[in-house]
Amino acid sequence: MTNRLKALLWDVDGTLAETERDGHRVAFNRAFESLGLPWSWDEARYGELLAVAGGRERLMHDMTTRSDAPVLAGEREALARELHELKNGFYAEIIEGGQIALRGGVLAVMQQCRERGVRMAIATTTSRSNVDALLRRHLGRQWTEAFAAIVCGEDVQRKKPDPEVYQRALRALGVGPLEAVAIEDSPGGVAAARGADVPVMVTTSAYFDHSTIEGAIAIGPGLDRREGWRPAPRPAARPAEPIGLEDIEAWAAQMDSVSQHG
Ligand code: XBP
Ligand code: MG
Repeated sequence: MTNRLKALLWDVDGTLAETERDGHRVAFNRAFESLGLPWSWDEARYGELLAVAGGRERLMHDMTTRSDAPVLAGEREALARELHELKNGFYAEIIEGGQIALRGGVLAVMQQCRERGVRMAIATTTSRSNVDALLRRHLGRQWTEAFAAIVCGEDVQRKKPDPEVYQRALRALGVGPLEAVAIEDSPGGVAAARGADVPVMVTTSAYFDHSTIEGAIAIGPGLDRREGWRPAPRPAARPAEPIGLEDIEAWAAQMDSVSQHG
């Protein structure tokens, strides 16, 4: 049994928005093109590469599989850094163009958090500039005011699945792990939250729909629908009611262990 919910910790990519396939992937390909590299990641290859957390780390990993990548480690690192910076610029352009929406139900849960004094944090592997682009576009220029802690890729020594991002977020919020719930979409994100003892619920995303996920308190298709969740949420007070804080609190109190096998 957890204490009353004091904080909700949001993952970004895949959880707040489906940013990977039509956002980061497309931006990486534009970065390759802008440097005249004959590289391109199709949807399937990018899905494989998502096993590596962090865009720059993903690039470094992909280069180990290419015969046309620089041979010297220092040159590889410099190229990955340059490409990653270019990618983040193209990503911001895509977001500013309005091509990536927030996932359904996200804004409603954020609004409930504000109304009920449940503090929110961002706990992500993504670069701060990418979070800024996404949330500025969807929450407005003052978006940071909605979050009591914002922990991004640059703020940690070790990215997810390491629990560091969640440990830092808890410390910044001043709450214990059982006073919080994390919302994630990927096996790595779930592992990171669990490693910090934070109960974690999963809204499955395009790339991780069929992945193996273990030890969540709930798994479902999205916050905007009650069908398809395990455990089932409490009976809805009105038809078509989305998932809300009461459901999240109930799952946290139940502390079930739900898995999905890929
Ligand atoms: C997200 C990621 C990130 C993004 C790109 O993981 O792995 O690498 O793909 O971000 P999570 P950067 O949703 O678990 O936080 O290019 O800024 O690293
Ligand atoms: Mg994610």
